[in-house]
Amino acid sequence: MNDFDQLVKNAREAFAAALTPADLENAKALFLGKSGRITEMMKGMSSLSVDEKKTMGAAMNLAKQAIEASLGARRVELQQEQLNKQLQAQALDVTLPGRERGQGGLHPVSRTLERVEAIFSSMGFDVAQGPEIETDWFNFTALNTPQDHPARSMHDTFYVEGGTAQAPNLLRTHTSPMQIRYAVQHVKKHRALAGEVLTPDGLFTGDMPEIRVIAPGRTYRVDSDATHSPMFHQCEGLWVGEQVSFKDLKYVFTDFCKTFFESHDLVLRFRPSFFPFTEPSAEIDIQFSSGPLAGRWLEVAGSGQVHPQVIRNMGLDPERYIGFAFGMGPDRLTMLRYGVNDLRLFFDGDIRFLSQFR
Ligand code: 2NM
Repeated sequence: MNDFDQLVKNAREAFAAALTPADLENAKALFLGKSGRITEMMKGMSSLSVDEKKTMGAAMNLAKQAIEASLGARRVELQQEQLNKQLQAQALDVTLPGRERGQGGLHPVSRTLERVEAIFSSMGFDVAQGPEIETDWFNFTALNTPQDHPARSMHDTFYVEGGTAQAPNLLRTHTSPMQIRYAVQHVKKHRALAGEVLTPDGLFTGDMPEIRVIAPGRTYRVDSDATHSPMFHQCEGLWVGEQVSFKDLKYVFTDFCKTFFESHDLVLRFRPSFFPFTEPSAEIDIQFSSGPLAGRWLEVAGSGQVHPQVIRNMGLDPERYIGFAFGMGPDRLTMLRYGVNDLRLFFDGDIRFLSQFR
C-alpha cells in the first residue's frame, strides 16, 4: 500500500469513528484543513522534479477526491442517523385513544334542587335564598322553638362568633329562617301598599297577596354517618293566605311527588307528628306500587299548619292569615331517585361517582 492509499484508509477510519457532525468536522480538519495531512504533503512536493510533481500531483488529487467523497458520504450518514433519532423521539402513536375534553356536569343534588325549584315555580312559588349564618331569633325563636329545645344544644348545632352570649349566631339548622325573612319582607311591602291596617297588638290584618315560597339550600347539624352529613340540603315550602288549608298541602305535595318521581304509581300518607313551628304536624310518606322501591313506605317530608305564633312572628294577624309549611331533604330525594345508598358519596367529591350523573 502506498502513502496515498494509506492516507485515504486513515481518513475513512477517522470519519467512520466520528459519531457527531462536530466530531466529523474535527476529523476533516486533520486531513483536508490548512495544516492537515494533504496540505503538508503538497508542501513536501516543492523539492521534486517536474515529472515527479506530475505523477505525485495526480495521485494526490485522486487521494484528495477519495477523502472528500468519504467525508460527504459520512456527513449524509450522520444526518440520516440524527433524523432517525429525532423521529423516534417524537414518535406519535396514532392508535392511542384521543384525549377527552373534560365534560363537566351538575352535581346530582343540584339536579334535584333544579327540578324541585322548577316544579314549585310552575305552581306559583317564589324561590328564596339567604344567609347560612343565622341569628338565634330567625333560626329558633321566631320558629317557636323554646329555649330548652334539644335542637338548641351544643351537641346538635354549630355555633359561630357573633350574636350575644345567651343567643350566639349559628350555622342554620334548617332553611325555615329564610321563610321568616321572606314573609317579613312580604308583609312589610304590603303594609306600605295597603296602608297600616293593624290589630291592637300591631299585626298586619289588611289585604295582601298570598305568600308562596320555597327556600332551598345548605343546612348544618352536628351529625355524621351513612345517612347524615354535617352539611346537608333542605328545601322548605310555605304557603300563607286566607283560605289555605291542609287539603291544599295535600294536593300540592301529591302533585309535586308525582312530577318529581315521574310516576302516577305512588300514594301519600300523612302521619301525625310534632314540630314546634306547626300545629297540627304530619310526616309525609310515599309508597310506590311498582319499581325497585314498590310497597315500602318512604318518609320524604315533614309538614304542618303554620303555628299561630309563627304567623305572628311574620308580622301577620293569625285570625286572618293561615297557611301550611313543609320541609324536605333534597339529598334523600336524590338517593331515592337514583338508588344511591350512602349519603356520603354526594360529598366525597369522587369524580368516578359524580361523572355517572353527567
Ligand atoms: C318542616 C316541617 C314542618 C316549616 C315551617 C316553616 C315556617 F317558616 F313556616 F315556620 N318553614 N318550614 C316546616 C314545617 C318545616 O321541616 C321538616
